[in-house]
Amino acid sequence: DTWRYAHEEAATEVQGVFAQKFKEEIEANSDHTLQLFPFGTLGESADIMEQAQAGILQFVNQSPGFTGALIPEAQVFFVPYLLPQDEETLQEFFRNSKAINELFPPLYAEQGLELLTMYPEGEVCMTTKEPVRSPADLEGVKFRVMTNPLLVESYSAFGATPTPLPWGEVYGAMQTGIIQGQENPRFFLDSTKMYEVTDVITCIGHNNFTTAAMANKEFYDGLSDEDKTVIQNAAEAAFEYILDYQQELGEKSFDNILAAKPEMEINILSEEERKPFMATSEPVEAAYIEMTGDKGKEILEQMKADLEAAEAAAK
Ligand code: 6CS
Repeated sequence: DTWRYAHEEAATEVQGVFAQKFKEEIEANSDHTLQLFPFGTLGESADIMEQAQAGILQFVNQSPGFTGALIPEAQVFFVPYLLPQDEETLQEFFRNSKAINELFPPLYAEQGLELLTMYPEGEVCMTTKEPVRSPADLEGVKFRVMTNPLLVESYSAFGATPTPLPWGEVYGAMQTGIIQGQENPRFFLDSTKMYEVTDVITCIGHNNFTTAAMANKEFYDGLSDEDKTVIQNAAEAAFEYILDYQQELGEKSFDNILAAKPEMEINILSEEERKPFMATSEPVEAAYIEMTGDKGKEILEQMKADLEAAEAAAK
C-alpha cells in the first residue's frame, strides 16, 4: 500500500527529516511506500490533523502547540521552565518518560490517534522588533503563539498581548506589523528566515519545542502485527536519528543567522533577568490544572517525576 504522511515543516526542517527517516525505514522493511506531504501542501496544522482523524492521511506529525486545542492535557508542554535545556537530560526524558509513553497514548486514542513518539526540536527563543530584557518590554507587544489557551496564558503572564495564529500567517503578519513578536526553536528562526522580519532574538530558557508523530488509530489497529512492528521500529529509528540531528541544527542556527544578517541582536538573558519570567511558571501551572483537572494534574506530576529521573540519569 501507499501510506500518506503529513507534517508541519519543510522537507529539510526537523519534522521533514524525521519523516524522511521514517519513510526510509518503512520502505526498507516492508512492501509499503510512504508519500510525504510537507507544510503547505495540504494546508495548515489544523487541516492535516483533521485529515488524519478522518483517515485521509494515515500519519500526521503535529506539535502539542496545536494538539493542545484538541487534547487539553497536551498543553502541559507550555508550562514555562518545565522542560530543561540540557540536551542529555532532554534525551533521557523523551526516551523514558512514563507520561509520554503511558499516560498520553490513551488521550490521543480518544481522538482517534495512535501516538507513535514525541521528540524535541530545540530551545525556544523569541524574535521581536525591539529588545526584551524584562516582562515590561513585552507590554503592548502583539506576540504570535500557536493556537492553544495555555500558551495565551503563558504569554499574558510574560506581559505580552498573545495573538494565536496558524504558522502560515506568521511571516506576513510580522512583515505588515499585525504582530511584533513570535517564538520558535532556534533552527526554525534560521530556516524560516524570521530574522528578515524581526531584529532581536531573546532566549530566556523557558521551553524546548516538543512535537509528536502519530497514526490514524483505526488504520493502525487494522494492520497486521508485522506491519505494526515495522511502524514502531521506524518511529524508534527516526526518533534516535533526530535527537542528535536537531541538536546540531540548533547549535549552528545563530551563526547562520548572524552570517545572513550581522546586525541581528541576540540576547541570552542572565539568571537575574530570567527571574520575573520564571515566576510565571506557578500561575501558568495553576491555569493548566484548572483547564485539565485531575488527569492534567496526574500528567504534570508524572512529567516532573520523569524529569527528575532523567536528570539523575544524565549526570
Ligand atoms: O510555530 C509554528 O507554528 C511551527 N513551529 C515549528 C517549529 N514547527 C511547526 C509549527 O507549525
